[in-house]
This record gives sequence, structure tokens and C-alpha cells, in this order.
Amino acid sequence: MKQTLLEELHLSLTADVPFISPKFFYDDIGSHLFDVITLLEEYYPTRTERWIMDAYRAAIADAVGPCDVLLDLGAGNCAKASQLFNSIKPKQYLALDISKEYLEAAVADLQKQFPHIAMSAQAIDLSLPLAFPDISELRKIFFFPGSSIGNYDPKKADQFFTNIANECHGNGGLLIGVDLVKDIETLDLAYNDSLGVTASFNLNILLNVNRITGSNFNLQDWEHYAFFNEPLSRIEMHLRARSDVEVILPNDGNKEHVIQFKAGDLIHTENSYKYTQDGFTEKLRRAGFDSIHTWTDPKKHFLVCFANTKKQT
Ligand code: AVJ
Repeated sequence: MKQTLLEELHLSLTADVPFISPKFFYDDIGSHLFDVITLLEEYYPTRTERWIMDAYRAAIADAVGPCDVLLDLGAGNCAKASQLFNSIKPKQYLALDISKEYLEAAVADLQKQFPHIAMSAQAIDLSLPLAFPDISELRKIFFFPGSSIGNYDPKKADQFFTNIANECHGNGGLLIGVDLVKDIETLDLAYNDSLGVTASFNLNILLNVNRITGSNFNLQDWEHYAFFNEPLSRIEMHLRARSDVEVILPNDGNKEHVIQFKAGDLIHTENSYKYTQDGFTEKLRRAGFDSIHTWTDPKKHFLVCFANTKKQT
């Protein structure tokens, strides 16, 4: 049975430990706020990944090899993939993301700059099993930058890698960026920036939930709360109730749901896992990739990997 977004939110908000999936961050405002986060001094992942991709452009293109189709998972504004077009030279570009309008506009723009690459956009929910068009005979390069993999629980990440390795049919690979474990202060600041953009990004999820479910979350009642959970090696983001709060969650039928929160209660909105280089490449190997190339920055804050599957001959 396919769950609607509405049903999904009903279940997660009324669960024993209430949560909202981070995919609900990325409405129009949230997508733009995330773009601003990537410009912040405290938020090192985006600019560090870009540095690695620039510094090792030729080596990365060399490791990746020929590319019939570049599949951009969680494309957003497509900026990262477009930086690779001149070195990796894909024949086709398939942009996939949860936010359809945002994506279509970005792909339309990009197509003008790169008229010789066949481009298409497709809305997908990466939290569900992947279903791609059948292009099995082509060499596919999956692109998953920005440490989006950090949102997945480690077990789900393993399944995701296994799926991708299978989708490559022994001919293709995965180019992926992941955030590395580092000192706690650097990690904490990246999710507690001084301008409060991450706080706005976190709070905005409630506006999106209001729009989807008709609920009446009031932003004044909630505050941003983010910290590094060291034993689990993840940043956790939550929204914390500033006082006792009652939220009405209308139902499709006639009965509406009232959710009670006590001051200090949390709604969990995101996990952002941080890996060690060895731990991460070991996961890729276990998923069935044969050779793994890695590139990192001098401070070892971020890691780019190309995990290759080779055709059995
Ligand atoms: C898009 C999941 C990689 O975890 O760093 C940024 C999202 N959340 N600031 C991350 C995010 C708060 C980001 N990812």
C-alpha cells in the first residue's frame, strides 16, 4: 500500500517519539534556505566538497571513465552536477529530486547552457525503493553529493548502496560525497550558525506540515535544537516546545486529532550521520562495489568517493 505524504505525517507526528522526515524541509522556502546554509561560514561541507571536486577534477573524471547517463540523486539546483559536465562529459543527464517545481526550473535553465546533453527531470522520493527507467545496457554514473547519505540510518544506507550497485549491472558506479567525523565544536557550529539560518530552516518544516496537513503549528511555540550525538556519530536536529502546546491535526474524515506537547518536548526532524573514511569505504565494499577511489581536503573534513562496479567477463 502506498502511503500518502498526509498519512505519513499523521503517523510520524502521533508516534511515541514524534518526528518529521527531513524530506519535508524542502518546500520552496526550505530549498532556498538550504541554499543559504551552504553559503554560511560555519557550514563547511558544501564548500569543502566543491574544493575537493575542483582540486581533483581530472583524477575524478579519470576514475569515473565514460558516462552514458549521469543520474543526479537529490539534484536540488543541479549546480554540483553541472560543474562536472565539462570533465565527465555525460551523454545524458537525469535529474531526480523531491521538489518538482524547483527541479524543473533548474533543469530548464541548465539545458540552455548545455544544449548537447539530453536532459530530463523526474520527481522521486529517495526514501522509497528506487525505480529507474530501464537503461540497463548504458554505463550509468550515479551522483549523490552533499552528504545527503548522512540522512539515512546506517542500515538504510547499506540497502541504498546495494540497490545502486545492482542498478549499475556491472557497468557504472557511484560518485558520492560524505561528511567525516571531526571535532565536536566544528560539527556543532555547522548546525547552530550565528545568523540563525539553520534554525529558520528547521522551523520552516512546520509551515510545510501545516500546508500539507492543515495543522496549526505556531512557530513562536518552537525552538531549534541541534547537537552532536557522539555515540551514534550523528548530528540530531529537533524542534523543542517552548511551553505546553496543543496542535490540531485535521483528519480527512470528520474526526480531528489533537496532539499535546509539554514544554521541552521534542519533535525529531533530522539525523545527519558522520563517517570515518575507513568505515564509509567498508560500507561501499560490502554493498558490492569492486574498487573505491577516495579524495579528501587537507583538514579531512569531507570525503568524495567513486565506487566502481566492473563488468564480469
Ligand atoms: C542536506 C542532509 C546534507 O545534513 O548537513 C544542513 C542538511 N540540515 N543543515 C546536512 C542540513 C541542517 C544537510 N544535508
